[in-house]
Amino acid sequence: MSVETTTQTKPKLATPPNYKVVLLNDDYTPMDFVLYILKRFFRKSDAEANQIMLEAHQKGVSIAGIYPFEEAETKYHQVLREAKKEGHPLRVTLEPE
Ligand code: TYC
Repeated sequence: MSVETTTQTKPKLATPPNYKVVLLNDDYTPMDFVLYILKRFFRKSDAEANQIMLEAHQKGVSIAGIYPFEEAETKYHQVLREAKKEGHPLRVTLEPE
């Protein structure tokens, strides 16, 4: 009689990835508006907001923040809604970390 043994391994649940909210540069959105967005929705200090805004301005993209999906999605919509309300073409994207 043979005895079968199995090795029990604890199933590893993949942890959901966080998402980067990526700020994209454009030629029309005022720098002050980008700073306002970073401070209001991403809770950045003046210095942090300046750094993030300038990086997007100079390099084309910059990370506004990294959050669990639903939070990232909320911020994405908040930014687009505010930009639309003020008539600015500011764009952001979501990227898995
Ligand atoms: N490039 C814009 C300007 O010169 C400022 C800007 C910075 C816009 C960062 C978008 O994500 C951005 N007014």
